[in-house]
Amino acid sequence: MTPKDDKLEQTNANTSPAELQEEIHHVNNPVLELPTIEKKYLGKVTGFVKEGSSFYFTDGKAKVEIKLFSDEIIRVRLAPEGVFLADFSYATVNVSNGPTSYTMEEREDSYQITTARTACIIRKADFHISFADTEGKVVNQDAKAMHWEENSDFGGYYVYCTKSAPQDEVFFGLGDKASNLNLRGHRVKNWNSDTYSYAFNQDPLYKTIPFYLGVTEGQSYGIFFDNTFKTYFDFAAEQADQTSFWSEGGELQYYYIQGPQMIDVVRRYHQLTGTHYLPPLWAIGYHQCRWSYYPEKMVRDVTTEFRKRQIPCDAIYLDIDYMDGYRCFTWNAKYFPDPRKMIADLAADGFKTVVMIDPGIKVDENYWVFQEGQANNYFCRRGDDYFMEGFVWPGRCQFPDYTNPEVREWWGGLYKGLVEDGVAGFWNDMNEPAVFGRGTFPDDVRHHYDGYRGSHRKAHNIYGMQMVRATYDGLKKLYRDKRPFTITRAAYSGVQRYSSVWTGDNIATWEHLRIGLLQLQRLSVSGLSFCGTDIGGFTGNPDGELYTRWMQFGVFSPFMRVHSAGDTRDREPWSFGPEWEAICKKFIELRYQLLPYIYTAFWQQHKYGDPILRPIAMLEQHIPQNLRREEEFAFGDHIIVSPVLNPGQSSKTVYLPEGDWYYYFDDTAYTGGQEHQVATPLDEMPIFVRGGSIIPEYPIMQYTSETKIPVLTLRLFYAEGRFNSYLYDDQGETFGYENKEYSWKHFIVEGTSDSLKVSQLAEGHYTSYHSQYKIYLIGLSVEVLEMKVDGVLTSVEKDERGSYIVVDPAFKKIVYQA
Ligand code: MIG
Repeated sequence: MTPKDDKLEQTNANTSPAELQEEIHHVNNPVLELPTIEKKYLGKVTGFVKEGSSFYFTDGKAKVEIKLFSDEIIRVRLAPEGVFLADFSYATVNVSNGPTSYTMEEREDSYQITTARTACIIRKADFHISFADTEGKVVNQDAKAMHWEENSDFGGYYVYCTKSAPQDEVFFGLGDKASNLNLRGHRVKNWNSDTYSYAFNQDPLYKTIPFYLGVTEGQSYGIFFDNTFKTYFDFAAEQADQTSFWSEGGELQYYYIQGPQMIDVVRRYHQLTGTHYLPPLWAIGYHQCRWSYYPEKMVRDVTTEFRKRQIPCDAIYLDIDYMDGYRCFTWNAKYFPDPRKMIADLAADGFKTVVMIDPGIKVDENYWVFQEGQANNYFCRRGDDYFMEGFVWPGRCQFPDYTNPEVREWWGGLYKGLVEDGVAGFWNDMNEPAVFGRGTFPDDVRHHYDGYRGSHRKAHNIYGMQMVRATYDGLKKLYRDKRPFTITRAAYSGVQRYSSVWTGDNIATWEHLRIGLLQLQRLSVSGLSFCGTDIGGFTGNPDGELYTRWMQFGVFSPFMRVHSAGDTRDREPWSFGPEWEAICKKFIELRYQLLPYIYTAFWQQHKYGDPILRPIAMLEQHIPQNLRREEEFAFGDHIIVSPVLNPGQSSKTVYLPEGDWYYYFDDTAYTGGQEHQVATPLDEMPIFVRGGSIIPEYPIMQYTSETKIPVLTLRLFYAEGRFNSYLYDDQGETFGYENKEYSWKHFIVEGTSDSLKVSQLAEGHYTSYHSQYKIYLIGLSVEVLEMKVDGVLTSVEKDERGSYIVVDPAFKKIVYQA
């Protein structure tokens, strides 16, 4: 628990929910009664110059850059005095291929730049910028010219952008905000904060993702405000018809991303900021964590218990207590006398070991990490050159400046010993950065910022991201070709290139289960697909029912880990008694059965930027009510789930998108495009599979690499129409996939009232181990009279799960005929 000293600089953890409510729901502020803040606005456009696919418009003094990144991505930058800041970003990867083609037209009242997909219009009279589709339908427009405030407390600018917010518009995105999915009516701030036991609507939290999606009249677009200073977003809160975003420094620089579908926007946001590499297969299994498992005997006892009880598990975590006096990269010899042996034994039993590393380095002249950091000048300093010091777990600490490339290189190398000990994954915590008492670093701390020096005001929000970047890059070298596994608490846009994330210190309450559901959907549409909550809640104690319902949601959390604070009761799947244990086991097993489906979703995320969790809004944004649905969501391409969020709940209303659906547990057919009342017995939850899809399944295993799978089960769900399903496979732990060492199967399912056809296309150089597909036919109402596999008649068999056929995985076409 973080000691707090209210007299020192604030941490937002101290804001009471009542104050927050006031901050958030503070509408119709009588602006005229407030003292006037002197703001400058862009004036009339006086001309422009063009350089490549960038245009520089001016009002005589200020300049605005409009840069065409692609047909759908356009960047806008403002230079109040006509001088742009260096074009440097930690968030973006170099993606400016330019548009395929474009035109520039000067009209009487405006300039219009049109790519193959997007039009950007700059109005001459007032410099308002708007974006339209190629049919001329305006999707997003300025309500005020871009503006700024000079002579602020540091000599730079506060920069502002204000857009119109039509009445029907809803807003998504912004990372980990613990609020309703639609952010309309909210005012939020980005300033990475250690927010132990946060409340609903508390803001800011741990992450800064200054990216949102708007949906109006069925069309979606995105805005990515790439600015690492403290940023604010007001979604029609103060002013019912305007959305603003602003920053306490840096440049007004944003990317407009054209839709029209939300998923297009998210994919394009990923083009801009990168995707998560494919995680090692074990990392998408079940993880068991605790603050803290120590000494060694306890770790062994817990892992042995998993195997004894036959509850699948792939990873066991060591929180801070494994270290010697909380010194990073050391072992506590009393608790862990022979870590190498322990880790090897765990590995032999199918457990990967993941350990925590914090940024605070203990001030200790006899500690090698401190010595090296000191000798090489790697620690952050204050404005007067004294070291930035603060208290964290190890006591008095100094902190590496991860914004210095040389420091990152050094930091990455520090993992060598732990990697040699066999540690398979690393968990970076406290990297907001969190400092006991004062919350975080003071503003005057200096950062290298990759040569674009700045104070902590500029570097604060990317500190954690650069830490885990250093971790990931170092591990990538140390593990050679093996994919590292990393997890971080603090983040900035683009962090997904280096790490998975979790939502920090939540609470063991039903309300927090719901908050987690909102946060994971939001993170997923904000580019952070590999995300999870502390299943069961970090602080406080869940009862068996809450723990179990959370575990059920956990199966559909891309990152599935149970974790809890040090002062809580036991949290293993068997800790709540046999009744709950049996259900938890069943659901963890379900996670393992679904692994090939989940792995495929991770591949689609990596390769195409498809979010793994998709709110209903993303599936059917043309239906206004769906923009406000929050409980049901899609997990990958074909599964809709709706976690149970209340104690004693025996049924719940679930909306299913248009199409045909099947209840996962008994294959009952449901019609979509409407709500259904679904029973929710404790050992089930609403899980539906879309008709027309193929769900691949593994047999239940105790850990991901336990056995080779000779027969892969495919569950084929009948529907009329034409549908696509995919199946990704590879060897599970190397970067071979970068050279096409994978197997990518594309199934096309075509159903009519009396026939079903499945064709298969294959790509990649990897041959999957399984030599047979066992295909179950679900939902065929007609009796199959004839079935041909690549033209050859084949027989249908039956077992307790239904009718199935066994085929060679190389088949090209299967036809069932009534
Ligand atoms: O000050 O390492 O969010 O997951 O167990 C608390 C101890 C530090 C906060 C993390 C939590 C972790 C805990 N850490």
